[in-house]
Amino acid sequence: MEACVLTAMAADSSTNEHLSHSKMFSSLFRCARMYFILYCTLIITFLHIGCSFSDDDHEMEEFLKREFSLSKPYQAVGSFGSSYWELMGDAMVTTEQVRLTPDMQSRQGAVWSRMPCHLKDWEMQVHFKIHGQGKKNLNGDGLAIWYTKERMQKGPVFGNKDNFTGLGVFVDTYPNEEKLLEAQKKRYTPRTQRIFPFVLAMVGNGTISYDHERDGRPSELGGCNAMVRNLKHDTFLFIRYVNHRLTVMIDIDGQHEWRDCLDIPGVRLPLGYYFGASALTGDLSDNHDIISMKLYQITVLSKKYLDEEEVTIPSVDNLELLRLSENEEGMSSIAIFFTVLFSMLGSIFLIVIGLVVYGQWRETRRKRFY
Ligand SMILES: *[C@@H]1O[C@H](CO)[C@@H](O)[C@H](O)[C@H]1NC(C)=O
Ligand SMILES: *[C@@H]1O[C@H](CO)[C@@H](O)[C@H](O)[C@H]1NC(C)=O
Ligand SMILES: [Ca+2]
Repeated sequence: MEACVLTAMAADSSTNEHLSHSKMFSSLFRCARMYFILYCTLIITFLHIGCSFSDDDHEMEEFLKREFSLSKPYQAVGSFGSSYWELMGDAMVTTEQVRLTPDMQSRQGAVWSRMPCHLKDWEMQVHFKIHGQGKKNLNGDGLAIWYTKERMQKGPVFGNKDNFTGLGVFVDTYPNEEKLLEAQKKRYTPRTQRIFPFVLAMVGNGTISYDHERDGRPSELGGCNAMVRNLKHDTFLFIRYVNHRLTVMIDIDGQHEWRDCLDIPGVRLPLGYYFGASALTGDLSDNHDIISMKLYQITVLSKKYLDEEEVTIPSVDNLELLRLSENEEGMSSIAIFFTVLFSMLGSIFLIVIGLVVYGQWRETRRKRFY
């Protein structure tokens, strides 16, 4: 930058007439280019730092834990035998899937692990399928994946009890709030409107109610849209909980690539909760199928746990801040990146214009002295 200023000054102070305008422009151009390169270097450095952080995260080992996994053939699932999983409500096992609900009105079903899970860090990969006769937005209501203190309790939250204790990740296929507003001839601003189906995560502590009429908006930790209905290819949901960081990703485009959905640090979940999946239909319906749930134990090789306090009540650090930043800006990191980029480019442009104008002003003033 100093070199740049010097160039500009040199261009300026060489008062002799040898310096033509074109030369001046080229030096200014060089200057702008230098700013740009400097800026790019800065960005690359930042990206690099980001990468080495996530590299740390990737120094992990995964082990499939059969006792917490559900996959074909679903041997003895739901029977009183030795199975690790138990069925509830309208859920049914076939050779191809565990169908939580059929495409019929007012059904609810669930499948729950029988054993509490005492793993500290884990990753759940859910292969699921939501399909039915209903046209878009004439289907419902969705399914949920659970890690909760309670198990096998029917209720309104995608077939599970309300005021649950633990983590719920929902694939909500019906936009209750949007439909209600539509009926009242009101609308969300495009910024806050959500596109359904919508994947949403919530942490409950036993006293927080899921607001079904508002699709869980008041208690959401974050989420993303996910066009998952009636697809030919396989659809997956990925929930990772490592070092108190909750990451949800989806693979729904048939590309075998995980897409980020949400990523939140400071999520505190107690040990010894149960995994489960549930689904609910109301006036509108869908088949909600679980093809597999695979739980991997994660061993972080470069462990850097800050605190080892035992968690007894689920909670999320800085929840107010999280909400605030979500509501106030609603900006993705990409949007922020481009905003910064364009404001930098904008200021470079202004500097260049300023220098040109200043140069011309000097020139005319000088001419006046002749
Ligand atoms: C549960 O969370 C709510 C909202 O964050 C909070 O007001 C309440 O005190 C919490 N309850 C317990 C038992 O921690
Ligand atoms: C859930 O908690 C809220 C507030 O604590 C309470 O008003 C409501 O009755 C509870 N619902 C159930 C089903 O326990
Ligand atoms: Ca809904």
